[in-house]
Amino acid sequence: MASEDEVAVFNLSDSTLLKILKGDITKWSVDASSDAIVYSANERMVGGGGVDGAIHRAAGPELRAACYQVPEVRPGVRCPTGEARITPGFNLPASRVIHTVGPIYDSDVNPKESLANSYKNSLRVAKANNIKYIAFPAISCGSYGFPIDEAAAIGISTIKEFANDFKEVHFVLFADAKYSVWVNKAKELLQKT
Ligand code: AR6
Repeated sequence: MASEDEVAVFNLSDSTLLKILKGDITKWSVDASSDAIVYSANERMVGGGGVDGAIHRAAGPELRAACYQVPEVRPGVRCPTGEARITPGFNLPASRVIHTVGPIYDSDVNPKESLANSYKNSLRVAKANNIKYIAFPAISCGSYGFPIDEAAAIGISTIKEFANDFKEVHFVLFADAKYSVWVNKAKELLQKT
């Protein structure tokens, strides 16, 4: 999905790679028997703009129907901020979709903790479903307003805690500026291959 110069590869552990790619996460798949893409939904899981809209357009209407099947934990809330839910990917190349809700930076009581929880709970759900390859976008870094540099540090350091549970963890970043921030942060925090 991306040419070689748009991929940066790091060691998360002896057995797990972190890849940072520039591109469209809706096109991502590594191994359709064990892969999943994560995206930032809203608590109602009713679709929205940004990466949410792109994923629903690519997955088709069955994804919306699957979201409506997720039980509400309280009126209007299927996935509270910081939690994650899993569904099939339907028409997406990736086999599964993990729906997480990142914090709204300006209104969350503890946005850093909530963002770390989004990553942790996405990885926990993935592990419980035998996912070996997982891709994240820059959760909360669009309309939810999280500062990119801080978000990259939280994303990379949180996935490091789960390194041995996956074969590869990818970040798929849409914009050049975010790709560079993520690569520079990974250079600070991880070993390049
Ligand atoms: N592939 C990869 N990254 C993408 C793509 C794509 N196809 N499209 C957008 N991005 P946002 P949030 C990037 O606003 O801030 C929705 O309406 C984008 O450039 O999608 O978590 C939900 O329903 C940005 O860096 O998500 C929620 O209400 C990143 O994805 C709310 O937005 C996240 O931007 C969630 O806000």
